Amino acid sequence: MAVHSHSATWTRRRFAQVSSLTAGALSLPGLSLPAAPADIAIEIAPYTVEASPKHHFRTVAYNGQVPGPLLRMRERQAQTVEIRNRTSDPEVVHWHGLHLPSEIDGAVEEGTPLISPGSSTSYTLVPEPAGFRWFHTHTFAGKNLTRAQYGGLHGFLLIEPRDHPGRYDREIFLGLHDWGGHFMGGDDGYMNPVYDVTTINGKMLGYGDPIQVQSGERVLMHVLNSSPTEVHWIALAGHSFRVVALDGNEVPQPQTVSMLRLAPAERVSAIVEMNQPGVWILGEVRKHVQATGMGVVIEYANATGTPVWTQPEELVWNYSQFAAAGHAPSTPPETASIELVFDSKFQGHGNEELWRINGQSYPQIESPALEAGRRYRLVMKNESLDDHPMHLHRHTFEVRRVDGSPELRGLRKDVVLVRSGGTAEVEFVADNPGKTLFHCHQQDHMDRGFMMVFHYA
Ligand SMILES: [Cu+2]
Repeated sequence: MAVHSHSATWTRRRFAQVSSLTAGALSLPGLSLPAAPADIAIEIAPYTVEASPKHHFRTVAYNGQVPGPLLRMRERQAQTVEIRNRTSDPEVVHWHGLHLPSEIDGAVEEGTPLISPGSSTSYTLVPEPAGFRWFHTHTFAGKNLTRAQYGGLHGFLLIEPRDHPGRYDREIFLGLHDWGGHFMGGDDGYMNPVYDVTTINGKMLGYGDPIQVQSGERVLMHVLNSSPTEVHWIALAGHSFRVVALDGNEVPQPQTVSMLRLAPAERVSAIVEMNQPGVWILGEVRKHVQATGMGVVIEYANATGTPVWTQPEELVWNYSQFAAAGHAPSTPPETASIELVFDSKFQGHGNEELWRINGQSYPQIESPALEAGRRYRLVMKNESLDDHPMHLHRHTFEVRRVDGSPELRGLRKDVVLVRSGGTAEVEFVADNPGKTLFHCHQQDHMDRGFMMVFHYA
């Protein structure tokens, strides 16, 4: 009978909801039931990252590891989450790429409460959409290069689709990060972080375990750039990447490329055919960055020798190649356009600049109203000297135009890099009422006002 075939799933979901909402009501006289453990338990506590025996960074981490634990969830299957803060600073966990209510999305600017030192919070979240997501802190760092995103407080989240395509043999998760360093004034007078060490999954090249592969394997690599501020370029010597998803969303036109470019907070999922037995380096394409540690050894079974790197001659990447082919219809006439111009303004002393959207900086900035159900196009123009990875919370957008490109279709993302002097246009449907943060994902830029909050009318 149909009832029986669904009962297991139903019971599990029902249990998750009941245990989180009405645990107290379940206790019976004379029988004390222990509180049901949450599906996901996250503890934030002090931790030391050992990038190499000579490079230690005192920071905080999720569950005593950097990156934090890999979480796997089923699309739309409710999860109970418990987060304990064992640090001396308030914390908040942002679920990046998910469509959650503002109260648990994980941004104070949207109204998510901070978790004070020594306390904990619990809630139920319904994970969607399916794809490669992540979770990370969303606090202020200022000039402290051990805080917030500088401290590497992040983890991978894979939301499994209901029907798994499975065109690969196994998955590998790779997180790129930058550590240490100091702020340095450039020729333009801006203060930028300059890092001492770069890592993949918390280790410098040569100090982590090699990734063991078998000849003939198809490996799905999920790459996350969790860098607080830096764009990274990644190649695997001897191999190419078949890019199948950007920011966890399948692309209309998978492409085979020789390298990946990831702006802060971006993800690329790519299939690598392991068909060149040997010992290879997967690493940052730019030599001076790879020299600070960003790389990992890929080792075929029974292969030996010094890891091989081949230096690409130029940096190549563009979003457009992954969009749908053919003539794209122009944007529907009922789409409302919101123009956003980015620039910066010096405060006048101490070389402190404020980042601005339409001449305003958070929190002294207008909060545009969205009408539920309506389609919007954000027309972004970057008049500053930096590139900016722009992130929209709680919604997925479609990249419709980058710089002078034709109209694009089917490229669903949650971060888009808007180049210095360039433009980007993205569209989304206002389908998730609540305060919605829109900001540059570079920690130093968001700390200096590069944020705005949309609200629903
Ligand atoms: Cu920025």
